[in-house]
Amino acid sequence: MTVGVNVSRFEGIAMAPPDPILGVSEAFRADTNEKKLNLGVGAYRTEELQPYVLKVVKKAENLMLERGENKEYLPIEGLAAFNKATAELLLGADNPVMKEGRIATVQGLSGTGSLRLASALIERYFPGAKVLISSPTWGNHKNIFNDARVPWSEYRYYDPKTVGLDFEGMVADIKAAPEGSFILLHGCAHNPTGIDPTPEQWEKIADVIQEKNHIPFFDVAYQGFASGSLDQDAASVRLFAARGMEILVAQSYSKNLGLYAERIGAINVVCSSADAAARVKSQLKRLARPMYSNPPVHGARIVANVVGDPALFGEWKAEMELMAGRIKNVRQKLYDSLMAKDKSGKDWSFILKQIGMFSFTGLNKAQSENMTNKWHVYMTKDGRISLAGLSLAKCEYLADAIIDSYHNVS
Ligand code: KET
Repeated sequence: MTVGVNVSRFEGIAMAPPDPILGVSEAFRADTNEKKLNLGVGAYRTEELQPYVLKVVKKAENLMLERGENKEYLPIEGLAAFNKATAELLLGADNPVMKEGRIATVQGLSGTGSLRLASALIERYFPGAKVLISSPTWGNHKNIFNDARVPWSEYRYYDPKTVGLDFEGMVADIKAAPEGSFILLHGCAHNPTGIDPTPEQWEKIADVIQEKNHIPFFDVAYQGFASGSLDQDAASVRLFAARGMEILVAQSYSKNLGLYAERIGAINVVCSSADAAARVKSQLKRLARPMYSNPPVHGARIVANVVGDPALFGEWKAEMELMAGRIKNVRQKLYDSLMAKDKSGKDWSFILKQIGMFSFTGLNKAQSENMTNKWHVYMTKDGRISLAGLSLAKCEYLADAIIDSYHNVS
């Protein structure tokens, strides 16, 4: 016997809009034009525009198979060897924070899941506290804080006039925030702008945050991808830690180890005492248990093997330099192509000043839509392009598309 339902009980649920970043990949897959180019999501491709599994990851996976490791549940806080490795990678193994046991590290569902867990901690233990995010920022930050019911507002970051950092505006807005706010900072390779503060500016940012008793909250999704060096890219976080500040840091291994689909990352809370860190960790576990119970093991073992083995660690660094280097090469070629082809005299040198996976082109929504509709170049509507999805062979085509969109669409 079947019971017919004439009117769906889900009638009141409206269609959700596509995700501004991951929705771009869906649209790309549906396009049959052979010229199509996916510069939407920040995912590394080879010069042949194919996804890339790092050699060092394959080696680590082979090791795991040989050892015949089991599939038992991990503890709620994740794999101990991973948690140790990830905190050391962030702060440096000899950092006093580690020796003093002042850090609570919990394995998370990559960067996003780690940010979400930290948001739940803020919502529960700092009710009413505000998170300040940069304008602009990675699109998902707002969703994460909205869903966690954590109030947020923006601080000035990008200055379209200089296509650079609005440092004065940034500092003024952080200063003006209610005392004890959480200040979300991109550890390196700011997404989407590709513009980072200088070391001197980081010092000043730390000064105001300390003055106002704010809590810095770092999102580190690109360690190694900005400069090619893991240590250099962690300098901002280490500068704050060296001042004895309490900090939150979400980490992701999606980009730097190419483990996108393994969902491996961590949330770290640096506290002023080992005792506080132990209590914070216990509460992070308590928040994680009803959300997803415990994290997946595969990516955690890969990271623990790679970071924990000096030979594999060395190989990883070399491969990362290779990836970062390929992006720098297409960045240069794109700039050269734009300068050679664009006779208007426009200065495109901002592209060379930006760092990391992305370039923030300055194209507006209509111009970005022209890139996709006319040229089959898929990108986010804020004008961001992922250079990790570009090849040297496609730079001239992309330059043509950008010049047409910039000059012929208002
Ligand atoms: N933080 C930032 C700044 C970031 O760009 C991403 C991903 C993440 C966190 C989360 O990544 P995860 O895979 O959860 O560790 N950004 C790319 C992919 C995405 O939007 O999910 C992107 O901007 O294209």
